[in-house]
Order: sequence, then structure tokens, then C-alpha cells
Amino acid sequence: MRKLQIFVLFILASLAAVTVGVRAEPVILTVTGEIGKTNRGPFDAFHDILFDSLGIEFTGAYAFTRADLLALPQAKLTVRYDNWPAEVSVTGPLLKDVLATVEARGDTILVRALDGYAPEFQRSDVEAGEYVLALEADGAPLALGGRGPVWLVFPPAEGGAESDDGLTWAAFHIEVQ
Ligand SMILES: Nc1nc2c(c(=O)[nH]1)N[C@H]1C(S)=C(S)[C@@H](COP(=O)(O)O)O[C@H]1N2
Ligand SMILES: [Mo]
Repeated sequence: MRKLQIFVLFILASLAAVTVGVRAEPVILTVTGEIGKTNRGPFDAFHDILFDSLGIEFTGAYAFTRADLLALPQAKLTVRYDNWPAEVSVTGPLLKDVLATVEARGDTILVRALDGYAPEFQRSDVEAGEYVLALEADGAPLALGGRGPVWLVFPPAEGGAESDDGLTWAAFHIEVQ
């Protein structure tokens, strides 16, 4: 009897957690800017302290946990850049699928990393190409301190790319402009 009560309480607590949006995992990627769909409220200087320290504010945003990103179709891309010791195979959702999820409207896609590196891309290029938001490389989840939480990987341009310029490691924020 007591076991049943505990079980029922557990189920109710789980349902409540889902209802109020308590997440089982931390958010690893936040999309802000010109987007039609949001799943969290506005910027808050206390909770969003890294955004605050970078001078970034937003009214609404779409926040993805690792599980959210893994729930999207997973692309696999094997690339080799001249400045790498070997080829690397990455898996993760396509950036264009993430942009579709949030109903991105702007033409410019800025991908920002924890160290402040923030290259910009044209949405038309992202939609035409193979831009992967990698969560794993060579079968290993990307680590913080390494290239995680998210590594933007795309193939070298035709004619061969010199370096992996723009392949943003430690990405955590996408700004649609
Ligand atoms: N987060 C982050 N990603 C980045 C960079 C960076 O400074 N920070 N540098 C870019 C550049 S210019 C290159 S050539 C490659 C490799 O940079 P590294 O040689 O500084 O590792 O990562 C790219 N991605
Ligand atoms: Mo570079």
C-alpha cells in the first residue's frame, strides 16, 4: 500500500515537472533573435549571467537541451581540413533543422562560442549546405573543455579550404539576424 502511494506521488511529481517545464538536463544551445517560436521567457541578468557579461539581451528564446538536439534527425559528416592531423566524423542535427524548429526568419546566422568567437553565415548557405551542429566526434560526445557542447562543422569549400576557419567549437548561442 505504502509503495503504491509513493509510486503515485512519483508519477504526479513527474507530470508536474513536465507541466511547469522543469528540465532533466541543462540547456546547451540557445537560439535568439528573429525567430517565430520560443520556449522560454526573456533574458534575465541574474540567471543568464554569461549572456549578460557578453552584453546580449533577448525578449524570448528557444532553448535546446542535448536530448532536444538528439531528438532531431542526426546527420553524419566526415571531413578533413588541411590543418587537422586526420579526418573527423561528426554527428548531430543539421543547423537548418534547428533553424526550422525555431522558425528562423532573419538572413544572417551568427554562431557564438563560449570564448566569444562568433562568425556569421548566410541562412541561404546554411540551407543549401551541410552545416552540422555536432554533438559527437568519432563516436565520443563533445566535452566542455574540448569542442563541446556543440561544434559547428561543415565541409571544406570546393577547391579545398586551407583551414577550419568558421567551424565554431564550444558553441552555445545562435543569433538569427
Ligand atoms: N570557439 C572558437 N572556435 C573557433 C575558433 C576560436 O577562436 N574559438 N577559431 C576558428 C579558427 S579561425 C580556426 S582556423 C579553427 C581552429 O582554430 P585554432 O587553431 O585556434 O584551434 O577553429 C575555428 N573555431
Ligand atoms: Mo583560422
